[in-house]
Amino acid sequence: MASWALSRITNLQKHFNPTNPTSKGERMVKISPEVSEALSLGKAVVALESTIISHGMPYPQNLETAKEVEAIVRQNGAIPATIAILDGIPCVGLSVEELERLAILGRKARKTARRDIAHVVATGGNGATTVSTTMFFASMVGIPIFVTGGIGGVHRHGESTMDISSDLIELGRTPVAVVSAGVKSILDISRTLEYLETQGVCVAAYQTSEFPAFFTEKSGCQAPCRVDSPEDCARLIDTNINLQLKTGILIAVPIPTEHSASGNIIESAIQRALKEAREQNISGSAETPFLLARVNELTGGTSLSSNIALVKNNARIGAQIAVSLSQLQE
Ligand code: PSU
Ligand code: MN
Repeated sequence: MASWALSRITNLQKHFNPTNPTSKGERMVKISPEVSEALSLGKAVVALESTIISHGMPYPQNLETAKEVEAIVRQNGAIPATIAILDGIPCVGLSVEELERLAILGRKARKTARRDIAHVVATGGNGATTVSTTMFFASMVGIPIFVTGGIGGVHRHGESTMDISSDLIELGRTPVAVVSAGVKSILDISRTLEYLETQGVCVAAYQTSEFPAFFTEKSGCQAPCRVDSPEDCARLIDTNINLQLKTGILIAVPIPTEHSASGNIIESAIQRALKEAREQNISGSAETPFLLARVNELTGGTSLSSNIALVKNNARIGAQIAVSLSQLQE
């Protein structure tokens, strides 16, 4: 094999060989046989997070959605790797029983951002991984693409509370491409984009020039870059890897048009939920789950069905990107 081709693979896999992990950290991670085989063969793999299952949606819709999202990834030619910490073991690729366990645990699973990883593992706990933690483990095992619904960001009034999601810092230091529907308007979208710029993160909107706001296609903020196909995304990711920029990429896919109509109803529910969160002094890592659940109650489930629809759409596009990337790297 030509040396340039070898270095490409080395860059992507980050020296990780699932059948022969070298570092102590790599040996602490359990990779499912299916994901392990796919990684060894250079097949397309898509990482999926688990906080969306435990804290982002109620049971049983969380379990149904998690299974459907995995099925969509498969239908589009990639292998899903849902990531979670079970009994203190970071797992990459969950069995149906493990997915069920996590969905039933719900909020009893610890919402695990990067700062919590060592404690959850050291104490043998059950951790649902947020975007930052899922990126950390995806990168460790050499999965370059990760699909979710929405990422964390700079909270409103973040300039005084300093509540800035560790997802943004992780995007600044971990070379994984995250496919999401942008950032929710429960957050300060323009400051989130400013912060991502500071962190050196490439932000690309998919088939649009405007950065999407999760429940709505538009946020009023221009996206720094635009991509129009899975191939465009794959070239972007491949270039990011080859240049060893070592930063993540955020690919923002707008919610499908047929589900965005409810955006305005959802927006007014968000305003009310934000007011309630301030009145009840809810802050820190409890804020996002509170707002999501309250918005869902206030919209009579409309926000949940929009959320499910956009995650499935992201799964389809993310899997197509993963397939295109694996072809590029053959
Ligand atoms: N946004 C959503 N749904 C979610 C989350 C964010 O629309 O489930 C979860 C993700 O796991 C994300 C985390 O990484 O919340 C961010 O939490 P915080 O704002 O506490 O950093
Ligand atoms: Mn926070």
